[in-house]
Amino acid sequence: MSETDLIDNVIPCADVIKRAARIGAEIKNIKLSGDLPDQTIAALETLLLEHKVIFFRDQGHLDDAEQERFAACLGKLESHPMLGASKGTASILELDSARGGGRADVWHTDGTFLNAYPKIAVLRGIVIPPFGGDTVWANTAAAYLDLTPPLQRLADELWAVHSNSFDYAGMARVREVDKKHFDEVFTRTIFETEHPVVRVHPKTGERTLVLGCLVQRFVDIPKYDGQRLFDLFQSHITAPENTVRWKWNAGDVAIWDNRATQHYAVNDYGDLHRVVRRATVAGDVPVSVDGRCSVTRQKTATAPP
Ligand SMILES: O=C(O)CCC(=O)C(=O)O
Ligand SMILES: [Fe+2]
Repeated sequence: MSETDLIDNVIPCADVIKRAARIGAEIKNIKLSGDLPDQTIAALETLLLEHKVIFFRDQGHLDDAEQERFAACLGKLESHPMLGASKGTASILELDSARGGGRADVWHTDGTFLNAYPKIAVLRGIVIPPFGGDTVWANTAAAYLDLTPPLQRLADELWAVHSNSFDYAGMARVREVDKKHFDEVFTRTIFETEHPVVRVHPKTGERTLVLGCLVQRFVDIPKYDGQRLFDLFQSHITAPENTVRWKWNAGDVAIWDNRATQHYAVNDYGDLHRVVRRATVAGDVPVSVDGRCSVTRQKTATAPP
């Protein structure tokens, strides 16, 4: 039986609605829970690998515990190294627009300051403003394929240093509350990790670009040249045609393959309230096209404020 038949027996084709050509599909008629049969989980994993981000409407029955029970079917849960987890949960990270660090309005792959950064995230809409607050995902495998062979070869050879201590204050729209959170919480411990710019996806074998806002510099490339290389590769990732945009309702769930995507939470709802909660599944250490693994070079514990 082919993989397509296997999925079709569990999740009919008609229930999988593509939301953009290159990335993103909505899956209908599934009630997510920790009790889904193994074959449904396997079908969802296959759909995730194909579409990179999958969306589910009307999951208002989930609470934090059930969100985590479901996410645990996809792998081992882990909490954020600096931000921890909500009380009573293993991994739930709440992003509340009213609080510091609550607006992820930068292009990023989660946690790339670590070598084994998360592989999957399960995000649930809790409070959604009447307008704005969409999230956009980009396909980093398709972006690699957009490069011509000489640029692919260049990317294959490059390595970049990612750190949680990036130039946050230099970003757009930084509020005082975000800056304080960044200085006092997000960079309480500073990690520096060298990743290949191209990793081989452990499940699909695809080559994906590993970049985003946590990149500080490229290894053995001067800062000036590095900025131009970053802009070149990153622009292929975030090209609108390479993305999908989700308009949230409360109770929606989005699941993304963090090894093959970047995302951006659009900060266009002013002072309105927006809350989402994320369960995070642990990942493995990236491997370059020539078989070398990412490495964390520095981990500095800074004094508590
Ligand atoms: O607020 C969002 O839509 C996305 C937040 C985010 O970056 C994350 O949950 O990893
Ligand atoms: Fe994120």
